[in-house]
Amino acid sequence: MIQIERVSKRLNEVNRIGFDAETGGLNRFSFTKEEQQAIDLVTQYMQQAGMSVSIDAIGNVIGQMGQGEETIMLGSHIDTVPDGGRFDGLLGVISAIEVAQSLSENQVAFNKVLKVVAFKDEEGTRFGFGLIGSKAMAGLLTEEHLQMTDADGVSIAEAMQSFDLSPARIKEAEIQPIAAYLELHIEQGKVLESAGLPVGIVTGIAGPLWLELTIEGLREHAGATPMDMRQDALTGASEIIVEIEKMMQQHMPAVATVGKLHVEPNGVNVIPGKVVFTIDLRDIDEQLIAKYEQNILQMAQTIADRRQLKLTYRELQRVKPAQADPAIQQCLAAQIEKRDMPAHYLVSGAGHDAMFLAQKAPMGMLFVRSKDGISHNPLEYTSLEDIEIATHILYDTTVALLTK
Ligand code: HGY
Ligand code: MN
Ligand code: MN
Repeated sequence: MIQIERVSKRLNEVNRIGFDAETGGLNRFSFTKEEQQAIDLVTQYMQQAGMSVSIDAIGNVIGQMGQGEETIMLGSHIDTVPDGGRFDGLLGVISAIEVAQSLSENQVAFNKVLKVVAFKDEEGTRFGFGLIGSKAMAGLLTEEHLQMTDADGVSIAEAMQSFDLSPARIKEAEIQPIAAYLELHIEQGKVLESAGLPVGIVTGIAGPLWLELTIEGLREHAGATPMDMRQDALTGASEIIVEIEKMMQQHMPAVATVGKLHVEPNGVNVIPGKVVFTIDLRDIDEQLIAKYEQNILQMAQTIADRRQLKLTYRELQRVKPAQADPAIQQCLAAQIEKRDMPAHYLVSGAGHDAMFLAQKAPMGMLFVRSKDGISHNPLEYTSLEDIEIATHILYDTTVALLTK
């Protein structure tokens, strides 16, 4: 019913864009020429699938086919983390287009609208917070968000304008509630591999809270300043960062990660005067996230006070955890069990566009196995055999949703 060779060919074609031969990683960031090249290819594929294609006010790429009162939406993203993998996001878009094209080729009749979306900037690599396209579709992106800037000081608003998108019109990207949203994504963890299963059903998605902490001390001479007379921003930040790890090891399965750190002036013989670093804090329970956030900030303030350092912080993003719709979970389970496989349920630690679409539709996610659970890494891998199984299940579930 689906053509796995076509899926493989399209994955390889798009993954030639932004490919770094040195690292083996992919670099496709929002509002760049690499992303535009990928958008051009995805647009072609959607058209080949028999879809009409439009770009909404924030830059989401939307393929559409069928008529009717209700809309079923499939989607994911085509942007990457720095030196990212070949499957994160892109697999969900290519497999969704394959479902649409197979429905056309198999002449499946349905009286609903089917949409396939490649969401803008899910990863947040360039501007410091992500899920921009799905946030806009949920009606939660504001013009204030568009003032966030990249490392070169370019704001989202300016980047939009360079791609003929008007920041003043982002509210037009909001959609009315739809009948269902379904996303296929690599698991990015080790659960399915440990269970020896190719696919799993997502029950809920942990919500990421991203904070940026700034520690300011006193920039001084590395040679002339005694060890007991320093206000060293980097050793202060380091103590806080190690303490975050210790604290959150007591609260698993919650997770906290310091992924970005900037030191000023970053000189061998200068005591760092300023350090800026990010915290990515996640749990499936919103109250627990707020509690851990308070605990971390209190600890950081205590350490900063003791070291005569100044602590300031800002929130980069706070996304509600999302629950998957039970009926869609059941529908996925039926298609999986039809293939004599057990329905395996799991929570997603990774964030997805589905979190925001859950505010506009009953949401479902299908995970496909990640080799060694590796992701956000050039070594990210999912076998074509698993992709074929997952795409068939996505197809069957979509048919069930379109024809019920
Ligand atoms: O950060 C995430 O969980 C996703 O990869 N954007
Ligand atoms: Mn990702
Ligand atoms: Mn992703």
